[in-house]
Amino acid sequence: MKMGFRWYGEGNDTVTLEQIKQIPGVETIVWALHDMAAGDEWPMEKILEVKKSADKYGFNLDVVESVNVHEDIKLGLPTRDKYIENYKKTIEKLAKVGVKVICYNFMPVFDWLRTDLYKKTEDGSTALFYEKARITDIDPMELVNKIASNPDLTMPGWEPERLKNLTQLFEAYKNVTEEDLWNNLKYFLEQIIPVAEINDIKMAVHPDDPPWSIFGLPRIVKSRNDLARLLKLVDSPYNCLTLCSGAIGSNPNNDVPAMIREFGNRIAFAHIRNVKIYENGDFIETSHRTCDGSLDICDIVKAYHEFGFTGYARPDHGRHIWNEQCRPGYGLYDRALGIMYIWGIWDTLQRTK
Ligand code: DNO
Repeated sequence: MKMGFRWYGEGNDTVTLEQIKQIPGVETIVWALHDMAAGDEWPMEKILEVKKSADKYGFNLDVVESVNVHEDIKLGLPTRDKYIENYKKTIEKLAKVGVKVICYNFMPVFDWLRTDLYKKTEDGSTALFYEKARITDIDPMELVNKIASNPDLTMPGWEPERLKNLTQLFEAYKNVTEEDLWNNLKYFLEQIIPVAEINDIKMAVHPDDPPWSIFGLPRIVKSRNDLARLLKLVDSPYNCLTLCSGAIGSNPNNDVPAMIREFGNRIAFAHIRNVKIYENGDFIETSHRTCDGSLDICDIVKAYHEFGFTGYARPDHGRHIWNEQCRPGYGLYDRALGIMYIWGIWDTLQRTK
């Protein structure tokens, strides 16, 4: 298992590469050009700037999260072809700096969704929280304004410019069914995967977060059966998964360790985090420790260890602890603690092999 750490780039993150360097075992910076709009071709100069920063600290750039998919591709509009061409060109450029995995998602309109970014917890820390009932009675625009009210530290996928056409986007998705979305994903993958193969880059889809439909929008990467169907859409070792334990695991019917055991060789990127799920369907992000949440992180790491996972992993969202001011979920401290918990399990398993 190769350990990565998500970093938003020079001047765009409260966490520095110097700090990340001191977390044991991190080799890979999980990065992106966060100022590129979905559908744009990434300029080589900007890619090389990130490489220069990473080189200074001896990190590799093997994992990109995310090259976002333009809505026209998800909607299946005729204009999708030009955005798919841009995506291919971006893949070719990323190969030049050694990228091995591209994480992306196929969620209409929104990326991940929470109702509260700083929910106070019992120990005084704050964490990302999802309150199921609020989603049914909140206007999506109100939620977007609330999330975007912190302009310096926005959540990835919630960039204000991306969501400024919200009303039109909702209108465009009105008649798009889940089957339409599957067809549009297939169309995309059929064109992208051959380019990914030639460039030795694995395309790793991130599951829907949370793994159910929100605001009536279709969502198709929510369960074991969806993952199985997705991998067959284009049956190539380059059509892979980002298995995000906290995203897919926030539905208690989803058995994350079983998914790892079943799809192991097609998981290119592991996001490891814990969530505590309440009976009413709400959930809060907790420390990585198994007993703090509803997911068995020990068994999740064990499932990766069993088949000798050689892909990339990263700790996922952390709580905000020790008064850290950071991007929601992306502070230094709790994610670093998460890494040490993951390594603790992994190293113990290595010994008892
Ligand atoms: C949230 C992330 C997601 C993820 C995208 C992948 O923290 O896990 O925003 O990066 O869904 O495209």
